[in-house]
Amino acid sequence: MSTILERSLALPTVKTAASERRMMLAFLVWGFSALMIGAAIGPLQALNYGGINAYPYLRPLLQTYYQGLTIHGVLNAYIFTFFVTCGLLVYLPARELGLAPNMTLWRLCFGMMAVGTLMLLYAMFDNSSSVLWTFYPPLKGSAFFYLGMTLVVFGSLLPPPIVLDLRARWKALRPGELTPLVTYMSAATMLMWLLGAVGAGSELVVQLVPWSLGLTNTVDPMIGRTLFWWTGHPIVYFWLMPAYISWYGLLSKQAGGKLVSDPMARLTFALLLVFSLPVGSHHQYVDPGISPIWKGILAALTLSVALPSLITAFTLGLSLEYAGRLRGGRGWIGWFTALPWRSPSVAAQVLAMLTFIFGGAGGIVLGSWQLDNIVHNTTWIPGHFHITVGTATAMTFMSVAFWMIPHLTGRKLLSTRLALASVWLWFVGMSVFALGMHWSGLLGVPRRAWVSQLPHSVYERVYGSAHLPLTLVAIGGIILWFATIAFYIVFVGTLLGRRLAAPVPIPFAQAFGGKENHAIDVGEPVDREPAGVSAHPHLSPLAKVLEHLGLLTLITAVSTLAAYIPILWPLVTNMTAAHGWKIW
Ligand code: HAS
Ligand code: CU
Repeated sequence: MSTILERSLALPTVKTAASERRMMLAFLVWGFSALMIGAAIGPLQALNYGGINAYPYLRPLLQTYYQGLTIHGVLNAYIFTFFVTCGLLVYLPARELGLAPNMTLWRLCFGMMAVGTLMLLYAMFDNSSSVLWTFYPPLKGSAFFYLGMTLVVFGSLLPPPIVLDLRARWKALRPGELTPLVTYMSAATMLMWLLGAVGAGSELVVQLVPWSLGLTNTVDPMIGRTLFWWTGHPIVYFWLMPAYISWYGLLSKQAGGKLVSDPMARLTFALLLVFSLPVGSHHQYVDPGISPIWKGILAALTLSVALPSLITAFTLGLSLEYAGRLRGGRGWIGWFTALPWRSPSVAAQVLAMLTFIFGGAGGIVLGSWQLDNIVHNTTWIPGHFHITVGTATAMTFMSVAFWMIPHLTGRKLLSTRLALASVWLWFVGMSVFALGMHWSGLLGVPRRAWVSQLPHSVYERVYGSAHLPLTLVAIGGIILWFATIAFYIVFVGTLLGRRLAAPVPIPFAQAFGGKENHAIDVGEPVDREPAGVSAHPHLSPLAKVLEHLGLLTLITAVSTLAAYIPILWPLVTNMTAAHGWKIW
């Protein structure tokens, strides 16, 4: 390989590596700052279900439960996840490949999403836009809300070209070789998101922004909801796939073992790319205007989207078992207890995985159309998503922060014990909360309802039969407050903490039969860590087939259109016109 060619393809020097680290830190700090505000509000909602109405004491900061819920959902579900993901899924591939990312695009991504965040914060805190995280029309917020959301969505579409460009440059230098695994998974995630964002992106640009600016008078709610859920399902995978990248790409190494199958990881990501898109309307099983035939087809498709996660459960379960046995674990359970539980990063991820078994099982229940009808719009649904995005994703991102802040800043983790306490408290708090939410949902308690505002006797009469589960909800919320405090003491304390003697490397895992390192080496003194996972290119026909990400994206685009044209056509040919509502 010619060194001149390698040099000409923009390789990182010590200086560029330092600016990449600074950028990554900016994404991490912005994302986790959003979570800090969002998570601080969460327990108020839990107390609401426990019959305690804290909102009157919070004026003028928060006027209503719905305002708090909107801030909570928007900051946690969009701002926290988008910032961490748009940082991580550029930084990890760049380090894995040893190539510099396109910094201009990456900075633009940060800038657009940061301005969008500020606009959203303004619109939400001035109580003009309590439209909840789904911003369903005809609920109508201020133009700042929709413009801010548009900037966040379009900003998040810049990492896909950055990752594809990194991959293309690496492939030009290593012709015929398979994309290293972490880069492969990042590229698949970003391609999925590129197609996924088309729905909400067009809802914002075509419907909501012009409407909120007064350029149009009315809006079609059903088209809005359908476009929203075009994105709303892929978005849950935009939350989950980065966590899977950490589980597949880092955790086996952190746990002391190896990833047992690189091709299964690729298969998972390829299937998630293809299956995530066409199923969005499973969030609309009870919506009118969508034919029951389509609802039946959607139920079948939704069960397919669980398949890659089942593959993940077995592949990662075996990888963890391998690590546990290498560490001396024996018997049925011994390998599990032998895992390095003293590492906050490992503990956070394994606890996240355990919780996700229940979150995923709940998802399969919801995917079944008839069963969904029993719990739709009840507290069961937030119960489900707090043990998916609220635990699997959030705890995995916390686990990343535990090694990444020391890696980026050269500072020591403030306290391993407090970090461990924060993840155990999060795990216990979310489990208790989710148990209460699922249970009260089965008893018919509605989601998104300011139940604590009712006179106490009415609250008791209506929700008295759900007293025990609703108390669990409130207790879970309070435990989560302690978890959040512990986590942020560690987070901020580490940012300001003592300097480390030796740099902390990125814990890239290795797969069986994999290579040690994929990074392009030009003899520059860069701070790259030898690492990376990939099957030997000639050993896995499956991995070779899956290398055609362009073809997989095309298949996804065609199947998405095949699913959405029949759903949208009757809506577009029978338009309804609704005026905006402001009911808060
Ligand atoms: Fe969901 C509603 C169906 C996964 C998030 N979902 C929501 C909402 C959110 C959300 C936010 O079909 C509510 C939106 C709103 O506000 O209205 N969901 C599914 C299905 C899956 C699923 C089929 N959801 C997720 C994930 C989310 C998420 C992931 C976020 C990150 N969901 C639905 C449906 C609705 C819905 C309906 C609409 C409901 C309604 O009525 O409104 C599947 O993808 C799940 C597959 C997952 C698995 C689990 C695999 C387990 C793993 C861990 C392994 C553990 C190990 C440890 C290895 C099959 C990978 C080993 C150790 C040992 C000791 C064993
Ligand atoms: Cu979904």
